[in-house]
Order: sequence, then structure tokens, then C-alpha cells
Amino acid sequence: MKEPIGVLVMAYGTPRSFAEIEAYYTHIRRGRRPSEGELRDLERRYRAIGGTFPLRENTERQVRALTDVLEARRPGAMVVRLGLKHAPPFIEDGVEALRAAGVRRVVGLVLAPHYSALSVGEYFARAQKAADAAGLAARFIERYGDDPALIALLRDRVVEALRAFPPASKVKVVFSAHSLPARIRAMNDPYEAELLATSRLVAAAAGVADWTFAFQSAGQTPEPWLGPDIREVLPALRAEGYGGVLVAPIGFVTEHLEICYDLDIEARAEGERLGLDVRRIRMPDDDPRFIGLLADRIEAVLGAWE
Ligand code: FEC
Repeated sequence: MKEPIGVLVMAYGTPRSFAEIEAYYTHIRRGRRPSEGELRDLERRYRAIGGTFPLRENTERQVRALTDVLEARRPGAMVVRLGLKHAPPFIEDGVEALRAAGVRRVVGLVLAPHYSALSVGEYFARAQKAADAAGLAARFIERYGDDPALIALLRDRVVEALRAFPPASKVKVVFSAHSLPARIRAMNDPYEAELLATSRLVAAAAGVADWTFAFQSAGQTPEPWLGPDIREVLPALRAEGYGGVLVAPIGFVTEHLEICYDLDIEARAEGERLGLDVRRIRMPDDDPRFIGLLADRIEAVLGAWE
């Protein structure tokens, strides 16, 4: 029998408990320990979302759903393992688990649809290094932010959320994604163009002419980050006479701290202060259309490889 093909699903990762927050934050900071104040602030944000770490469960549910779809399509032919950027099981652990399962070829993907050298590129570099060390051949799915299935899913999520606003309200759709250090502009990085392309495609499919794009969740480091930040955009929209804002966080695929705190708590509170009704779309999560498109992309890589 031919050996199975490995699928390495990579995602950001989150702590499993409050005791792990410091190690997690230190890992995000590439080994630089955060100050006491920064640590307390991060703990405060996790407490504000109910003292939970929803990203872990959500990522695991997505991986299970993908495993089931691949198993149904190619019984016994694929082994799926998770590898996280900043928490165990790390990307390197995921590659090792695939090697131990007897695979020789690995297809890697990140649960983030848009490519940047500073985000997805870093996942790939670590996975490639681990695959090289383990003697595995690796290929990667670099992006899927313009996949028609993702656009259709996001279109439906935008349309359903817009319908729930009171009929007379003037609503702006704000597409958003995680900010990155502004130095990516000098690197000719595709991140911003890919985010705008997704925004344009979803807006056109949903028949939405009134939209804009904003970044969110910029890190607390001294260097400049990409903007405008969503918190700056809200007062300007209020001043332009908008009564509602629908945030569509297209740079993410599930709920986590940057959604549940930065948008659902912080941006919503800022909206309330301004008299703006701030809402957001439901995330793709384990919707069969989202999981199906990941499986399609994996099969396309295999088709080109076989
Ligand atoms: O729910 C959770 O526990 C994790 C939520 C979470 C996601 C996420 C996604 C991305 N990040 C990206 C880039 C950066 C850069 C820095 C940075 C810092 C943090 C901190 C926390 C955090 N990130 Fe994150 N990110 C999440 C959480 N991120 C917590 C540290 C405290 C803070 O700054 O708020 C800055 C590093 C530094 O300080 O040097 C850069 C990017 C994504 C989206 C793509 C992806 O998922 O990989 C890009 C989810």
C-alpha cells in the first residue's frame, strides 16, 4: 500500500489556561518576556471574554471537520495533524507527528486566508525547516482569500447580518484584518492587496457599495503598524451620519481574542459611546463550504504532485 499523505494544518494557537499566558506571550515576542503591565493587560482581556481561550477548541473543531471530509473523499489516504505557531502542539510537533505516522509527503496550510511574509510566510519557513530535518517533502497552500467558495460564504454572512439591522439604518460595512508592522509596505508584501481583493469580491457579491477597510488588533510595539485602525474609523463614520457598522473580519476564519475582545467588546463599546450600532458577521468556523474549499485546495496540490 502507498504511504499516506500528510496534511499539516497550521494556526496561531492560544494558551490552554491562565498559567500558560506568560509563556505564550513570550513566544509571540520571540523570547522577549512581556512587562508585568503587558502581561496583566493580556490576562484582563482573556478574563473579559469569559476567562476562556476559544481559539483552541475552534481550531480543533476545524481540524476534525477537515479530517472527516478528507477521509470521506480518500479513505485511509491522508493523515491530518495540527501545528500551532505560538503554543503546543507547535508546528514542529505537527511535522514530527506526521513523520511518526509514516508519511513522506506533506501538504501544509494555514488557517489564515491571506499571505504575508510576516505571518503565513513564517509558518511555512518553520514547517519547511522541520520537514527538511525529518526528510519529508513539503508543499504549501499559500493563500485562498479569493476562493469563490470563501467569497460566497462571506457574502452570505454579510447579507444575513445586514438584513438584521433596522430597515431604515444607514450602515457601513467595514472589512477588517489583523494589522502588521508598516514595514511590510517596503517589502512589496501582498498582504494589503490580497485583503482589499477579498473585500472587493465580497462587497460586489453581496451588492454592497458602501464599504471600507480597516485594520485591527495592532501589536503594542514601538514601530508603526498598518492603519487605519478600526477604532479611528468609527468616530469618522458617526460624523458622516452612519447609525450602524457591520464589521466583516475577513482576515480571520474563527472566533478568538482578537474577535471576541477587540471587536465584540472594544469596538462595540466605542460604538455605543458614539451612538453607533456596531455588529459583526458570523465567522466561517467549520462551515462545510469553508472546510470543503480547504479540502479542494489540498486535493489540487496532490493532483499536481502525483
Ligand atoms: O485567541 C487567542 O488567544 C489568540 C488570538 C490571536 C490571533 C492572532 C492573529 C494574528 N497575529 C498576527 C500578528 C501579530 C504580531 C504581533 C502579535 C501579537 C499578539 C499578541 C496576542 C495576539 N497577537 Fe497576533 N493574534 C492573536 C493574539 N500578533 C495576544 C500579544 C499581545 C498584543 O500585542 O496584543 C506582535 C508581536 C510582537 O509583539 O513583537 C506581528 C497576525 C495574525 C493573523 C494571521 C494568523 O492567524 O497567523 C498577522 C488569532
